[in-house]
Amino acid sequence: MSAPCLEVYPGAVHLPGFLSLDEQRVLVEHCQDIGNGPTGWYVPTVRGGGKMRVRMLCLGRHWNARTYRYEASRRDHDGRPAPPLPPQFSAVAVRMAEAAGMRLTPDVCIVNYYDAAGKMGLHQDKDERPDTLALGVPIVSVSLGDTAKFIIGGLTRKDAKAMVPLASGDGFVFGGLSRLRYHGVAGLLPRTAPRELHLDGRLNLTFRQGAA
Ligand code: MD6
Ligand code: FE
Repeated sequence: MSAPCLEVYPGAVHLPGFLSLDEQRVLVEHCQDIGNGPTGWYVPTVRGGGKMRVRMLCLGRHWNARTYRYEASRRDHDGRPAPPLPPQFSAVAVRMAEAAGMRLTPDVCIVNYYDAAGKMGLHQDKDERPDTLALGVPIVSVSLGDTAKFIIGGLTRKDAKAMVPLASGDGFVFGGLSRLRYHGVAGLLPRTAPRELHLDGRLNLTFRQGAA
């Protein structure tokens, strides 16, 4: 049995219910272990000086919220080296990309934790290497916990937008001609997480190639 695969726009593919509950639980527990450890969660402050409305954890490489560049250690936070990217995490992203007919070899995973008030403003992901952007190498996103109202627009900020609810266990593959579309998270649907996950809020993992 293969999970459904919905092409929202060319290169933007939603994979509802891709991960089993057991697979979700393993990812949630592993993220919480790292997040609660010595090189754990932090709230990034962005270039303009505002705080983001999520807690973040970068694995493999660190995304510096002040410079919008990738680096080996958390220079805008505590200077610690970014924790390694677990190969089991990358394997999930590779499977999702394949299901959407794409490929990536991730070198970074950005984990975001949203509490009930968590959101993410409209943005483009364009800090990865120019060759990977030009080739449309996808970003693969994994959602765990509460459902998010994921907003996708076009290549300019003002283009028309669609809302895709991203539920626990869903994949979203964002590549090809859609790699540089604006997108964001308008908020969560409270208490929609599977109870078995014991997760209050939402975790989102985005796997990227071209951070190294
Ligand atoms: C989120 N996701 O779902 C935020 N970026 O919480 C993203 O910003 C994102 O889902 C690039 C590709 C896929 C994504
Ligand atoms: Fe993004």
